Amino acid sequence: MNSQDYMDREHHYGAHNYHPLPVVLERGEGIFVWDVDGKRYYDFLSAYSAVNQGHCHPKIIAAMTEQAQKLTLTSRAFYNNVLGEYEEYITKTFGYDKVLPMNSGAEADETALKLARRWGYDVKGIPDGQAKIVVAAENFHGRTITIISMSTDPDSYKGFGPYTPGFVTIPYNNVAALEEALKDKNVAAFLVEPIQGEAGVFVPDEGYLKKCYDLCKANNVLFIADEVQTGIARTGKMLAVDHEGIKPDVLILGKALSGGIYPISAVLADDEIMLVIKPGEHGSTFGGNPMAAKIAIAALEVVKNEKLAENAENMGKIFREGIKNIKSEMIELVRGKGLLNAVVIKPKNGKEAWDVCMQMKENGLIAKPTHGHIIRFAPPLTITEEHVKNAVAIIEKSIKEIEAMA
Ligand code: IF1
Repeated sequence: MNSQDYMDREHHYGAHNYHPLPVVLERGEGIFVWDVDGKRYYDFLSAYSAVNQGHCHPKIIAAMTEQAQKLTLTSRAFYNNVLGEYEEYITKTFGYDKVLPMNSGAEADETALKLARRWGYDVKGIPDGQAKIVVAAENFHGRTITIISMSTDPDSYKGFGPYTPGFVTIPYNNVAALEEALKDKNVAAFLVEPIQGEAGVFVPDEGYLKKCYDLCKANNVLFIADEVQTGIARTGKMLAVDHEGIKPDVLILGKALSGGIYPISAVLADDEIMLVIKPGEHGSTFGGNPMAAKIAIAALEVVKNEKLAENAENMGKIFREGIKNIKSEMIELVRGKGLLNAVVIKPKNGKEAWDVCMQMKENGLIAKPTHGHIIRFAPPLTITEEHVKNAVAIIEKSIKEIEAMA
């Protein structure tokens, strides 16, 4: 079979809920992936920031392999010998009393929404059924009906109504808008991405998160950080909120919490919040399973031992500097933090971000546009300076080639 055969088979038997770049990957190792023809690519998407530790990291694979031969799933109907070890490890890593383990990022966001509402009723004293949660326009928190009910992106919500009520949308990166929204005493929480990934890697003004956090504290409102994409060292700190020295009341993690090996997500909070959910009031078949527990410990150990946050900070600076030095009218700007970056492409004679991505693919680097003209560049955090420079050279070559065609 050749690449087209693989693509045709997926098209025939699979739902058409994605429009992938036409490349068929077969193997991944570190920052590289190989297609079915044996061609090597720099992976500059990292599965949307789930493969921060690099593809198939041997220490995480070893942890999975070992546990997989002992006990993979007990359900939470019973205890097991691994979950507590993981719960202690992750709560001490991030400084919270407790963790509620889930699987996907969306499930973790949904869990955080339930925690916030129940805390609003049981602790803050909001009248039952009246709790509101403030969210930012252009957010992305997942694909469930309740989560898209918070979305301002028609591609996420259109045609999926009726929508879950109880959400108030304010502009991102606008403190005054939050101050106004918090005048409503029925607000239980503010849910926000420290950097808006899917919106196009929007980095808010310095101090925005701290001011929002302080406003939430002053109004007895929970500050909930969705670090599913920005967390686990991606932005140059273990958490993106660490750049502003704030500790969210509720922290949402996912993606690279497993190093891209297994769906693992988590919600962390202190007892006053976490214990509002009582036995039998929330759960998941696979949430906190022994495999996930061992994989997540290994994935976090890799981040710490290999100093991936520091590397992300340093390599991100080199990447953005390299892009800024490319002389091209198609490059409008580059923005980001650590190794979560995006380049805004100015279309030229009908050539746009997608065409740049197709040309980069030809030249051995895969990345994908987010919205329209924005290309996200997010390699595994293990990347070295030499490879960053090689990647920038591929990006430059590709853009020059596209310009020549335009
Ligand atoms: C897709 C991007 C989209 C997330 C944040 C929660 C979730 C995500 C901040 C949900 C998931 C993924 C979903 C995937 C593409 C990717 C994505 F922003 F990362 F690029 F869509 F916007 N919070 N993001 O980014 O986590 O349930 O997927 O594990 O849906 O196409 P999930």
